[in-house]
Amino acid sequence: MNPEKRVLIVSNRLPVKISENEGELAYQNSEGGLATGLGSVYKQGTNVWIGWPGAVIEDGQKDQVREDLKELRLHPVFLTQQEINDFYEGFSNETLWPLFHYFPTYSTYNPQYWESYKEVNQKFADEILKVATKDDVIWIHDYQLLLLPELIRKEIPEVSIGFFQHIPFPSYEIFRSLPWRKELLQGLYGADVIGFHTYDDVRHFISAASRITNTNSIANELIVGDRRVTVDAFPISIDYKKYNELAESQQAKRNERKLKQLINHNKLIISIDRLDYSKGIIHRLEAYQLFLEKHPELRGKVTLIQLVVPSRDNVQKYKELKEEMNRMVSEINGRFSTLGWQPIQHFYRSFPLHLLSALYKAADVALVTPMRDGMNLVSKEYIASKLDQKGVLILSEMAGASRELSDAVIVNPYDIWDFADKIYQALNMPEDEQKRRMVAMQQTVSKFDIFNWVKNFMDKLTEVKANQTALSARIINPSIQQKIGIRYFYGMKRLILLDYDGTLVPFHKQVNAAVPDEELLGMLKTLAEDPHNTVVITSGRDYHTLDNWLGHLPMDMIAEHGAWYKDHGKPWRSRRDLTNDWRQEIYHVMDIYSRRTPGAFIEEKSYSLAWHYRRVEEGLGTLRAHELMADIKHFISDRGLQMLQGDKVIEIKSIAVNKGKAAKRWLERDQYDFIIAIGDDHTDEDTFKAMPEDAITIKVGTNISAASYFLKSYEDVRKLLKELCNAEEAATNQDKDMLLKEAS
Ligand code: GDG
Repeated sequence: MNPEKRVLIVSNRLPVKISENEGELAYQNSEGGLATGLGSVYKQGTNVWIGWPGAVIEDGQKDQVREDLKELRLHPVFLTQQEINDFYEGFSNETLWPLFHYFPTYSTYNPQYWESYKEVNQKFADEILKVATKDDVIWIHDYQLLLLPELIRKEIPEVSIGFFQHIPFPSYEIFRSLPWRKELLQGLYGADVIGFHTYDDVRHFISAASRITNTNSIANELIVGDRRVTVDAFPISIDYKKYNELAESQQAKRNERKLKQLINHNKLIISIDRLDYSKGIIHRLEAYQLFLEKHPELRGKVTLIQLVVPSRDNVQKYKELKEEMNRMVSEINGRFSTLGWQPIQHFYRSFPLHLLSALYKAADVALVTPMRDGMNLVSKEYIASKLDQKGVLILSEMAGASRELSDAVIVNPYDIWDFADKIYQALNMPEDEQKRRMVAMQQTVSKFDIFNWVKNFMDKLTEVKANQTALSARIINPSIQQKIGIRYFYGMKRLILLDYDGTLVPFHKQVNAAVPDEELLGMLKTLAEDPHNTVVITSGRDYHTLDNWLGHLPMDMIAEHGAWYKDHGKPWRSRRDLTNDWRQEIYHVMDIYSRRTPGAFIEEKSYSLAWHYRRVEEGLGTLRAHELMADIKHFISDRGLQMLQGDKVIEIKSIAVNKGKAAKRWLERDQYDFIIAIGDDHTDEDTFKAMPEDAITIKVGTNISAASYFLKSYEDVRKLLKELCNAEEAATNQDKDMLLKEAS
């Protein structure tokens, strides 16, 4: 991270709790994992943390709170009680939270909540805009603020924005049911980097983006207009050293001894979570009950300490969960307890950190078995606290942490029968196996700790911004466009090479719908009729179509990437060295794929075959294309053929044919003092590479390219061509010598 950059951290809650005692405000540090991790960032330099201070503040006290927090480098966003009800408890916790944790039937869809969500996101944006400048880095956290990146991007287009979501991103099938799905995605597109805990979340997000907003992606980059948005996995972690040292402390050691005495030196199982249906409390109790049923010999020898931290208890679902949990705990205790033993010690409150540490240290087994969890830090804290490396972690495969902690005993929390067996297995695991697994997990968690997480995210943001800056320097702006116009004006012998689809006209679902319109024909005519110009259309299309659409203009043409070519006024000619003996076999394979894939079709050209899937269901087309490529890869390699992957098309043609080789025919037969080549496809890269150094090469789009410049769309290409058509007029209106000097 560039040390001079200021970082503005934004999260729903500030890392402090405000309380009021007899009119006096008190500020208490919050000990959450995020506060610890980001503490290392926000306390540096002039960094600031922006968020809600966690209490409704009276108007008369706001200035005071603002002042007090300023000293702590915190900037408050004040919320009213109504906003807390509708935005926080409503939309965030009753709509998004259940849906994103795969409890769609628990989700409430209420337009009033949605309105409040929008308003509060705007409120956050307004506060940020009071302090942010274009040189800051803004790092936004979590699902309460999904609209915020775009709200800021609109106002400060150049600023660096990172977004991290701490809870899962659900599969498209779940996310699609949300009435406001599109707005939420578009809100996030304002970020430069969007981070999740796991690759699955990344995959789900990219899939939702492509299906809901038609946003294309290349690997893990979304193409949003002329911007690239990187979506990546950054698994969060803990301050490993802190938990390790806590476990080492005398206080933790004393507490551990006391704890063991209290449970009569029984085997200790622990579970620690916030009261939440996503945490799998009920299934865990069922599995524990089943375990006690199946193993009467262990009754009296095992104790489960269940710590549940109160949370959201004015939301109906949480009230119901609490009742169900209490009922089950009493049922199990009532059923199995003896005079000297109780199978569950249940605590519904928060413990101080040193007690938590003692619990981690003392536990033979930790049950971390959520039904769904973004990451889950308790699992990592347990590992960091195990100084003697004894103890077993039973971890749900539904927790993000399971992707990293593969040495845990992994369970499916819905499979309570297997779960019960795994509890038994864990309690009986030989010590050397416990240690082997624990050492491996400690190595992972100590290396990939919270500081590493912050660094990885910030480094990515810096890298993405640097790439964007480099790219934007190559995008043709009005001044570069004017200079190209002037160079054109002074050219006496000009060569203009233009790709067709995606460069001069937009893409169409129907291949043959891309007919040139009047505006385009007019421009091409003007350029081609200029006696100083040679205009060449360099297309992958078949020559019949090109001839039909453009044959009446005084231009040269290259068809099928160079298999055919034509000088104006002369007939079409083909490369004599090309053969078609491979055709039947490839056609046969492509045909099999077309029959299996509704919407796919084969385009036959004289020296190539193209398999198109632009009308195929999203995702299925890519899957089939990969299968097809794998099938024909071996066939083409020893036949002098090549496979080209275009935009939703795979084309097979001779290796000897490409647009660059075709363009050389024009380069070699004349000397030009102005050359321009424009194209959007990767087949145009051959043209760019074949051009002399002083040629102007322009890529349409933002993909990596050998071209010297970029234009965003075919519309911008037309604007540039218009500039060339009018170059004469523009130059006569200005001082030509001055312009020439500028252009050089
Ligand atoms: C969200 C995502 C993701 C618990 N009881 C006590 C106590 N805790 C602390 C733990 C731990 C934290 O609370 C819980 O962290 P989790 O990761 O389990 O869950 P969420 O807070 O719901 O967090 C989650 C996380 O964001 C980070 O991205 O992992 O998936 O849902 O640190 O130690 N702390 C104290 N007393 C307690 O009684 N002091």
